[in-house]
Amino acid sequence: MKKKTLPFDKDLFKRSVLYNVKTLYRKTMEEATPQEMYQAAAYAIKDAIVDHWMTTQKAAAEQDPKIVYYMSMEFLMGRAFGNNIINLQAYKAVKDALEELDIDVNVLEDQEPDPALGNGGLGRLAACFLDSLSTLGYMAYGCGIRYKYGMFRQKIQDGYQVEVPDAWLENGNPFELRRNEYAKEVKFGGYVTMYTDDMGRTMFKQEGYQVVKAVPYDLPVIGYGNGVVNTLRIWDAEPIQCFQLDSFDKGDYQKAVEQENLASQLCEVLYPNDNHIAGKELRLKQQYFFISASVQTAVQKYMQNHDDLRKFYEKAVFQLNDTHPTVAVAELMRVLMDDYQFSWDDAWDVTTKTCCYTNHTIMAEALEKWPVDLFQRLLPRIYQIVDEINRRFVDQIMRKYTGSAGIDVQAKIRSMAILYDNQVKMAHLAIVGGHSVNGVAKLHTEILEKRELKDFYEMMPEKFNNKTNGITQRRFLLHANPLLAEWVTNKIGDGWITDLSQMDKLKAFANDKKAQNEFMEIKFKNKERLAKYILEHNGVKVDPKSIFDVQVKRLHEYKRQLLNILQVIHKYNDIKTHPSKDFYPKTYIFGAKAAAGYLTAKLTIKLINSVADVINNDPDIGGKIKVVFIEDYRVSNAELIFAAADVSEQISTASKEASGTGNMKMMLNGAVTLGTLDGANVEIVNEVGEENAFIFGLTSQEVMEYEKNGGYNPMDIYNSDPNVKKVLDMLVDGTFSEDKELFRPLYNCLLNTINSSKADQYFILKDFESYLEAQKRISDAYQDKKRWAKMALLNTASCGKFSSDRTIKEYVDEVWHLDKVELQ
Ligand code: NBY
Repeated sequence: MKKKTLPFDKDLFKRSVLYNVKTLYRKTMEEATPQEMYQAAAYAIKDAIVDHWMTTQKAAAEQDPKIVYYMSMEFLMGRAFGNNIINLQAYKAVKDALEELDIDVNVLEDQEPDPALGNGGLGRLAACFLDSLSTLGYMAYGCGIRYKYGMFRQKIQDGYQVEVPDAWLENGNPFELRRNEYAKEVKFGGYVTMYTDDMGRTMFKQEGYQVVKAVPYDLPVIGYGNGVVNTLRIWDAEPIQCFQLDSFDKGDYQKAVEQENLASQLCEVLYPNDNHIAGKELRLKQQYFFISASVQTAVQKYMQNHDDLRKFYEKAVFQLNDTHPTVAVAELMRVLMDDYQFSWDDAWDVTTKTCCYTNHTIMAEALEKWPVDLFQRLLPRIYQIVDEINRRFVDQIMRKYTGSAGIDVQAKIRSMAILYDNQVKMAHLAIVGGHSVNGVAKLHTEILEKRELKDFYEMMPEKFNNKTNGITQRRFLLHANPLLAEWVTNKIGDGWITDLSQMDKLKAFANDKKAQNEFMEIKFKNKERLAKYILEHNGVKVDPKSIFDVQVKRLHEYKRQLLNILQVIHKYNDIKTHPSKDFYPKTYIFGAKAAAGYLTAKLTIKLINSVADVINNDPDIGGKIKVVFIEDYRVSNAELIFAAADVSEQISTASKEASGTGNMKMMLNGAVTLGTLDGANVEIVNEVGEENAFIFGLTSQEVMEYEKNGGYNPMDIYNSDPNVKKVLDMLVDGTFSEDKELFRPLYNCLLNTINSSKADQYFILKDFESYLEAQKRISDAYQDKKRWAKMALLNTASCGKFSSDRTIKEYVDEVWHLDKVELQ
């Protein structure tokens, strides 16, 4: 599509801000609070967006391109204001206009709460994908849930994580539109009856159900500089009718109250687990709620301008973001058969050609399984359909394998059936009910094919494909790091904003001393910016000249924050015992939320904070190392953190991290990866070269080999490596807590003396020495200023592959086959 600069009327914007302050709050600018000014400015921006939004939708209605419905329980959008004006190419105009009104654009941006409708990588990926879809000019709907409370806000009290509700909608959301006219009904419970229709066909109907009204709220997703505006449609639940007491008999009254309760609970809160299933009934209700509403919408939209629903898949594709939206398979079958009288075979043909599934994890505890009785009680008609899908699939397995030499048909059924052991296996439903299954990095897809989903891969290899994740450079460089963005543009032009592969041109400057100095000078300024944030938020003074070594991501045992903090403890010991040895100062920066019920993760947070307390206040250390735990890690402070990172810690146990995307965001901003050969790290090292990254630890092959053989015995390492012994003993000798037993559970995770096969499941001690050695290589490399500058610069220069624009292009070319919409 042609790139065009959008006209942005600065004077109109200014007048609109003043007008909004007056009409929204009955105030003048002098009287308005910063929050009120933010709202006024955001509404003024929305005015500008709406014109583009309408133009896009009109063009789409005329051109009738195929649409992708990206179905996801999570969209971790982050703040919209700054990103919207960047993508409107109006950042400077807005900044200037606000200045003329005596308002600082940064202060204004800080008034916006982070819409945190996601946990971590999976939710943020969905947000990056929407940004890329609009920027590339494809028609897309994000389909999700409008949680009243998003990801909890994290407070650190006495070193412990405390969860505080995130009332992000408290002041309203100026960018959203409530679309009551598109409301849908969603039915739960009851029972299924059979009847014969006029044409003598056997039909099914759900009766005696509870019903809630699904009301969509639309949020604009603006493409960069092309005028395309797509829609993130998130659903809220409302009771279906205001009941009047006198018109209800006792049963109706009960039901009305129940329906109202259901509606008020449904969208109350996001489950704060990542890579772990809570298995709660309400969660399944949430899933069916937003899926039913979204599927009904997609079918109705299609039927507005087409008459043959058997060709639905030519105009619509459903991408299921992990298994959470997988009931879409059965819901589409239901709508086609029950509402449009399709035969089973016709409905199945359309459904499998419409649905695609992305897998984001191989962690066993993250595989979604629902108890049959719960599933059946909540979704009786959907269960019937799943049962029939399963029956036919098991039949297919038997037909394929019965009589094949050396194949145990029962074992195949055990490993692939959708219904087994009284459970509904959502991943199996997603694989069978769609035509594409993808992993999110090369290694991850390989592990799916060779191990986790081996039987499926053997039976239907054509469905499997890889789509290595990516990130949007618009948010994570252009917005997050304006200094570096400007520098890059000065060097190679601004083409990188929509074509990140152009970063390659920066390689010409890798040995250029002036460029190196400029690059590191910018990094230094970003470190100062973060140091200021840390001082304001943590009360800790950190030295921007020290190495900023950063690990920010969800807290999970497999991500091994514990390995990192144990290494810090070792370093602390080392400095204490060799006070005159030369140490290059380092600041270890952590940021992580733990799922509210995940005790080991929460205790790890406490340990990091306790270690920080001891080290930061030890006069012997004299500031050589500092440890900082940044409270409430989220998209908005991530932007500051990535820009300031020297070292990007990506140290998951090899084979466990499906891809990672923080690794890409830090690479983009010129941080050097310290990591295992896991997830997308493998591809990062491939792009930047081994000499420009610090790799350590077991390979995924080695880890899987150990796992096959029942693990290893960490006691051997404890007994033979005095460094390890000392560090572990300090967890339980009172160094970091008056209560010596406080950290015992962490100690026991590493050295389970009762059951050694359960000890150190994430190979922390096994990788410890190799990790220390990699840390040492980093300190040495950093002291060679030229070498480091070259490495850092080459990381930015080599990140072209990791744009979500590239990922989306691959989905479009290989899976979705969308057409671009052309704006006049
Ligand atoms: O998805 C992450 C992966 O861990 C990471 O490696 C990958 O880069 C990223 C994008 O593909 N997975 C993730 O973030 N998962 C979740 O947040 C999540 C949330 C909820 C549930 C499961 C996983 N759940 O079942 O409730």
